[in-house]
Amino acid sequence: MISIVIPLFNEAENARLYPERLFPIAGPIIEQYGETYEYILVDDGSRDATLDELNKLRERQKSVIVIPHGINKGMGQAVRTGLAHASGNLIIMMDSDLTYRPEDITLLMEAFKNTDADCISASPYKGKDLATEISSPFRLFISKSVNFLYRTLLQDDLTCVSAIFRLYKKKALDELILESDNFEICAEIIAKLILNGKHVHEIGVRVYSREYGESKLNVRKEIINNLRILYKIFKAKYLGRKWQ
Ligand SMILES: Nc1nc2c(ncn2[C@@H]2O[C@H](COP(=O)(O)OP(=O)(O)OP(=O)(O)O)[C@@H](O)[C@H]2O)c(=O)[nH]1
Ligand SMILES: [Mg+2]
Repeated sequence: MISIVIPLFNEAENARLYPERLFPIAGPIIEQYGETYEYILVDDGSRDATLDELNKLRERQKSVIVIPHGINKGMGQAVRTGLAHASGNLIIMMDSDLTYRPEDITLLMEAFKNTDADCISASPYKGKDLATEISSPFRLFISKSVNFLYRTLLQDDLTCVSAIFRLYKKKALDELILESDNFEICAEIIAKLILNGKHVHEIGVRVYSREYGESKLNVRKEIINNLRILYKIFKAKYLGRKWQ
């Protein structure tokens, strides 16, 4: 079984689109590979109508499981909650705002079939013109710089550590003790997989700009949180400190 895990915070307009733009696409792709699936939708204390929308989705679609956090705990905690409730042996993690297109689950599945990697990770920087819709040049610059630091420290050729859009073997994740509360969870997961000697395979996937809702990214907070993860990688890789 494949668990599709999606963290949501104030994404009512996007959740409303799932019956049209997510469910008819993701499910059939997964079935083509002979797998069953479930959607684990984690509402992280949204202050808009996200939870109501998710409850409506659950009524229409048996494969939907809704997990409400009650209060806003952060994207990292929502991811951890989603993983704790996932029954699949494979996990597909997605952004709730459909900025990575459900159609591209095919790319994750195909790469997994060909490599049997522990993680297939999407990157808009691996390939030409995949990141053209990332709106601000400032954000692109920061993102590329942070990714450069990760690449250097991890001595790996990954071009993007921050994408949510990935496929994981659940048993590889189960070996990790995840601690991030916010967006840096994506970098934490991939760094820990690499430090544990797991096989991470990156593929180029186009990212689109958000059509509905607002960005929750706080660039300053992001930089600080990523520097903290980079420091932990440094200690683990070069000073032999345990970081699981
Ligand atoms: N559970 C939870 N999810 C969050 C939180 N903040 C953001 N998210 C989700 O994390 C994903 C990424 O957040 P976005 O705001 O889209 O950040 P981004 O992709 O960097 O920015 P844009 O797509 O350009 O707006 C989305 O699925 C959000 O709903 C949060 O506090 N809790
Ligand atoms: Mg987004």
